[in-house]
Amino acid sequence: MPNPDRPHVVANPKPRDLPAPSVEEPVDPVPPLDPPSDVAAPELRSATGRPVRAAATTRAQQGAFLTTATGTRLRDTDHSLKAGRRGPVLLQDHHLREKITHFDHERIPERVVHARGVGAHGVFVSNGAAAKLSRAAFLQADVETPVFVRFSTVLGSRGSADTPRDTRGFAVKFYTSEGVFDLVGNNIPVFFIQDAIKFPDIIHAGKPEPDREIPQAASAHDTFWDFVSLHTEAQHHTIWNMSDRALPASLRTMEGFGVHTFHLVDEAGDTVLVKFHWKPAAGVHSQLWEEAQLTAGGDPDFQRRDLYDAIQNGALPSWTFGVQVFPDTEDETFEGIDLLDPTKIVPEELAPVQPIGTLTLTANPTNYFAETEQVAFHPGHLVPGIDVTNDPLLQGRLFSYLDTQLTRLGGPNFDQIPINRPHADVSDMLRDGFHQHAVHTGVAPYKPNSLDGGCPFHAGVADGAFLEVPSPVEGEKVREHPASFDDHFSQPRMFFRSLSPIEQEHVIAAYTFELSKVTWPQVRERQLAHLALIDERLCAEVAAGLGLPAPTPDPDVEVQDLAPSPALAQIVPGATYPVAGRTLGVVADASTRTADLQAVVDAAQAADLLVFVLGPHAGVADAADGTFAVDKPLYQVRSFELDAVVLTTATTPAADVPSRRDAKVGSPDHRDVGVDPRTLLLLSELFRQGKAIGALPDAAPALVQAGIAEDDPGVVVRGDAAAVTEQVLALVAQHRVWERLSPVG
Ligand code: HDE
Repeated sequence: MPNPDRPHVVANPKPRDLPAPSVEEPVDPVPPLDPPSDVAAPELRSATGRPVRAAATTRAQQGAFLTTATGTRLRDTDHSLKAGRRGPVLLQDHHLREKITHFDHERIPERVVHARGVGAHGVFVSNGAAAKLSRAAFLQADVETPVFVRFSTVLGSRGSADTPRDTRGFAVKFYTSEGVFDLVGNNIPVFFIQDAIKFPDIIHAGKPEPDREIPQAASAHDTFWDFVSLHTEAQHHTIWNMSDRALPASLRTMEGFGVHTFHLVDEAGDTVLVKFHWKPAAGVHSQLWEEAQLTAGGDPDFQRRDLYDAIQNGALPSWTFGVQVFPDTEDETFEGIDLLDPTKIVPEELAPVQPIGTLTLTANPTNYFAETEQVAFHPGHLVPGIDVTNDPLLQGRLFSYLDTQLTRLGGPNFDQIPINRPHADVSDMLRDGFHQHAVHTGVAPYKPNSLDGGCPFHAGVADGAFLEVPSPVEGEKVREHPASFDDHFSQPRMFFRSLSPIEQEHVIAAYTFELSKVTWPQVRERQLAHLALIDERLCAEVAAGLGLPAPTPDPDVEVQDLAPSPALAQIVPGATYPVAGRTLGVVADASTRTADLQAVVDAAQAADLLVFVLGPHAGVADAADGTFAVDKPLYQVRSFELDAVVLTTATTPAADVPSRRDAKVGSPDHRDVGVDPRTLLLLSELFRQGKAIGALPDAAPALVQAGIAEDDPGVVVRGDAAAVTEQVLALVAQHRVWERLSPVG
């Protein structure tokens, strides 16, 4: 316990938004908790848009006493009704049967793809720049629109790790005044296939193999590489997946893309073609492969937790929403790039991303199942002013997302689930069906009618009716694609050659690792032949890692040398990014002076970092002259949780320490004989991961014991606590100390 007469340092007072429980089970009934007002479910409405009950009654738990599902109060929920204390259970026990029956049916099918996800509420504020291009009400200047965002991995099951090498979903539901608009995008701007009819094929190939159901949430296996090496239009998405983009450091630090080209339509009905982009305020950052592997074991929920903690602690993640704009020409191409081909990007150097608003995530969900699991996105949820194009991938999606909810959410009324409910009036004339919640009034759910006064009426354009873009359509029915879809290698080459040298090394390592997991030599060789077309060095290095000869490029395949696009590189020399929301670990123990610890915490928190004090045990630990609250004990914390570390401990100079083996964890005086081995492990991992390391002068010998020299790049040992922290923060702003990682120059 902290002593009120001595200093006590607390860094991290707000881990979760829950009232503190008492030690004993409470005995007096109290009214149940309300959800926080900013995340309360929208009002329950009838299908005619009128509220049917007071908002407060949409709360799941309404009273102080436990009841059956039909409201009868219960005296006991711990014992079945039995014939005598030792007798058999009676069929008469309705509470038992109701409780078990409901439990038996708690699970719904997970999403067939994107099963693993995490959501958050937020707000989108338009800056009005798109108002001249689109009549959508939510894109007019300064309009604020509530949103719900769900991020996901693609291949893993609902319980899989957050950090596999995989594409991430980035789905945004805008609850606009004109109805729901869903932008169901990914963090990679291209897709594996050009036609929706191939979706079951790529997903069957990527999911765990059907005989053994392994590997979980990974592409490093035979069937994935068999498919992508045969189906060469997948090569562009595949090289993105082998890049750092597939290992986001945090959901807060990834870009999002609408992938397809969409139409924007203005008041006059004039159209442009656009591609949507989300640019994170925190910068685009990734984990290293070693970090991702450690994370999957150490904290498979890492990204879910990271998002929750950031929002909870006020480090609100935000993204700029932007569009690349193209003239809506008859051939639907721009600078020779077919805008209907979802395996192609348009480099930002050719069409800059123009900001049209800002998305900020402001609140965590109240209930995972009700919100994140039941949210149903659909690319066909459009509002006036935004329309689809003939991209054959998008066209197929327009069918799939409605269809899949029928199984997943159990029927056609999923739009009535609170998280899916529009904030605009609904008069849809859809009736009945499983889980119908609306109490529809009137007798005439058909049009035309006179019995309900002709209601509801058709809207005209002036009333905000949605009008499809009247693009002319003609042609013979064919199962073919345009010739412009045939170039599968020029953009993968452009992507690879646009990356920084470190990122290129990561791509080489990723292909080598993944293909080494492929058991069929034929599949490896087939993929190597494609790498030869993408880039000779890439192919040669992967081939060397696999112990195979590098093939020569197939002379019959024409690959263009497109100009590199610097915007595709994540690692830009000298670039700095906001540090708000990044994490700092501060190692403290009984040798720490509380003033030093407080100074480090204050300096980091002033820059809006999330600070975790790392101590020898949980709870309150002793400092040299007081106490401090431990956020993460050293036996629990791992390097992947931290962007940087500062040591505030005093250690015996290395020369005086007889042997590392003497530093036994848990021995009462282990700190007197050297550095806690867990600190040494943490330091060596953080060092390998290129993270900033700071040490107050008394702690510097610990670095030596960890094999780190004081003048190694990204190591700070000069100055007092505040000065060391400031220098560490400057390094965090670069994301990593790249000099330590760079294998080339
Ligand atoms: Fe999806 N996709 N998808 N997809 N997708 C689903 O819908 C589908 C595609 C994306 O957090 C499913 O409600 C087809 C591209 C995200 O709830 C399903 C095709 C892009 C999410 C479905 C694609 C995406 C999904 C499964 C090929 C990026 C998660 C559950 C034409 C632009 C949404 C569900 C969430 C989910 C079908 C391709 C993004 C089965 C047929 C391209 C982010 O309907």
